[in-house]
Amino acid sequence: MATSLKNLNEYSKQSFADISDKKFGIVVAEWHTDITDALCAGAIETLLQHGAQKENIFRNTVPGSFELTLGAQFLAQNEDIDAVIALGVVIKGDTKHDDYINHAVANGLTTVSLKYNKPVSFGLVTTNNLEQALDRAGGKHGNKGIEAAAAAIHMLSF
Ligand code: RBF
Repeated sequence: MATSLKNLNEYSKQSFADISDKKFGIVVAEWHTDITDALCAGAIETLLQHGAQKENIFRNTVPGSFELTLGAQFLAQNEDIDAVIALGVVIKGDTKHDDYINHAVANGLTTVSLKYNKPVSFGLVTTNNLEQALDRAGGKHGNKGIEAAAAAIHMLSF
């Protein structure tokens, strides 16, 4: 995928299935909203570009990235939702909070995905500083929201 080519957002679209009738749940963390809004915009634009219907995209917010797991579970347990996309930004600080949150979210989203047998994309940007986060939300390293949406579509095509 994109990252292996060191060229973010250039993913293969060849194997993507028709998603015109698929429903997507997006859960967005409200910390660093300027960045998470950009991730969400990238994700929605990607879904639309690939044929998803606007009315089939459901965006919900959670207070912070730690809550992404439960937000994803609320969406995944809904039988109408085909795939979930979780978006957040965790920036390193003076303490190890980032480690705890990042691991919890990675494990949590994996659990939700396997429990409900649905794609749950990990769109959590985990960086050392704000600049690195901006670089990954529409900056020089692309937009991780686009990649998260592409991953969800790819997995629906599995
Ligand atoms: N949430 C984020 O989405 N990004 C962060 O960078 C972030 N930093 C946090 C730092 C600390 C020290 C704490 C306690 C929480 C932070 N949170 C962050 C919020 C966290 O994900 C969660 O919403 C709250 O801890 C409430 O459960």
